[in-house]
Amino acid sequence: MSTATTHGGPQLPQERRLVTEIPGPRSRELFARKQSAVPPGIGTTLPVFVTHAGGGVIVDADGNSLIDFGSGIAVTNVGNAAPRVVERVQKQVADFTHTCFMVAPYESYVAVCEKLNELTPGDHEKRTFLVNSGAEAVENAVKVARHATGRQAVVVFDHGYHGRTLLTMTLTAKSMPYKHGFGPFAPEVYRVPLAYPFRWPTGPDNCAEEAAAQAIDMINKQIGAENVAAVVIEPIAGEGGFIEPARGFLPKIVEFCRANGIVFIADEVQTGFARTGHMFACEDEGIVPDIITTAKGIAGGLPLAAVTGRADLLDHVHSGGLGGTYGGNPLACEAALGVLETIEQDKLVDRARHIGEVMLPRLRAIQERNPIIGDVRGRGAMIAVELVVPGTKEPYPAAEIARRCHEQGLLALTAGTYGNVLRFLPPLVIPDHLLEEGLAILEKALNVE
Ligand code: PLZ
Repeated sequence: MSTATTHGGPQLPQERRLVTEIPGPRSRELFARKQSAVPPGIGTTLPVFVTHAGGGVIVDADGNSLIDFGSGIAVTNVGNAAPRVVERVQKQVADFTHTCFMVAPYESYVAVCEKLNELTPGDHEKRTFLVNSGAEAVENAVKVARHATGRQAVVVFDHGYHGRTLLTMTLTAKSMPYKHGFGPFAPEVYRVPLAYPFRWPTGPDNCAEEAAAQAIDMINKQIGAENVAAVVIEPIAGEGGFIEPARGFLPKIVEFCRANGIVFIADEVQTGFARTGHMFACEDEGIVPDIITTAKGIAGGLPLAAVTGRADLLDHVHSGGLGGTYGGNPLACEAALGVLETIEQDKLVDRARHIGEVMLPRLRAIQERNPIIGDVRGRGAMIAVELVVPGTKEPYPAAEIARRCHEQGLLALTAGTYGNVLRFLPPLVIPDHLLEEGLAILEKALNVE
């Protein structure tokens, strides 16, 4: 191990440092063990085994230090081993580790719920309850909406991703790898078009209006608005390729929901917690969801997720109708309180905006020079490029470019219904010089001819 410190966190040297090829010999050895102990269904984006991480870097078992443009899929927004998180979790683990909040409660759970009620969009009366994962939050939001409306149908969108459980994989749009072979799926789930500007058949200008009209028409004709319990949508489609719905689309869908007594559920699992340059992405168009689901960035990597929404909806469910053994585990709640303090005190919403201001112009300049980039998009520190075969809109595989980045010590993730999106989700605490270095590596990796 060539790191100077024995812990991760922001004190790790903020540098890219390659001392072996990627992956190195120690990682390759560990990967062989993984392959015989873990089924292939659990994939690997970058087969380096991590020993430390913090700030904008990940250090591997061979002593390489890689630039992190992934944040563990939008989770470590405050950075890995963030000091306020570490301090609170260390104290909590020594005090008590679990009682089950439904058996004997503790203050940190309530404090997290109070904070979420305050921070999420809208100043109406709200309630929050805690679960373990994004999928569990979405699934519970649907349970609440069905209970409160007495209706069954759920409407979701093209390119949507909501999880891997039976209900949430049904809500998810993409077959391979999420749904293929795992049917039959949950009933009463209907899919309508998303306003995807880059690929809208008549072009981006009328996209919001046309997509909303088509979606609403399908709901009215094929389901009947009076049968719809909830509409579930990501304010920016994450796994689907960082698709920002054309401006005006979301407000139209919200308006339709309000007029028809449909619960509007914003899935902010990937977009939440300062990621997009707002605390929540819905704020960008002034959307106030009836229910909002959060996870990932909420607790700096400890498993926690939340369902926050209108008090009248959440209070509708009978006592004992919601919950789970581990939901709102005390370690995860302390971590969440540390995350929220960090976002506020270190002004990470502003920091996310700054990251967007550094990345977007650089990426647009690369696009000018390299027609493999069909589209540059995103907000704050949730940025993507959509790759195409130059001169066409035919998808160009992003995995090949990601691999070239990995070899040079830049962890970049892919996404997209067509597998042709490179997405960038750096920790919000990444120093500017690593952002710049990462972008330079990316530019080279994109030169495929
Ligand atoms: N909703 C919007 O982005 C998780 C999935 C990684 P869990 N996205 C990363 C993978 O391949 O499994 C996600 C999301 C949105 C829900 C979820 C599900 O969150 O915490 O993974 O259950």
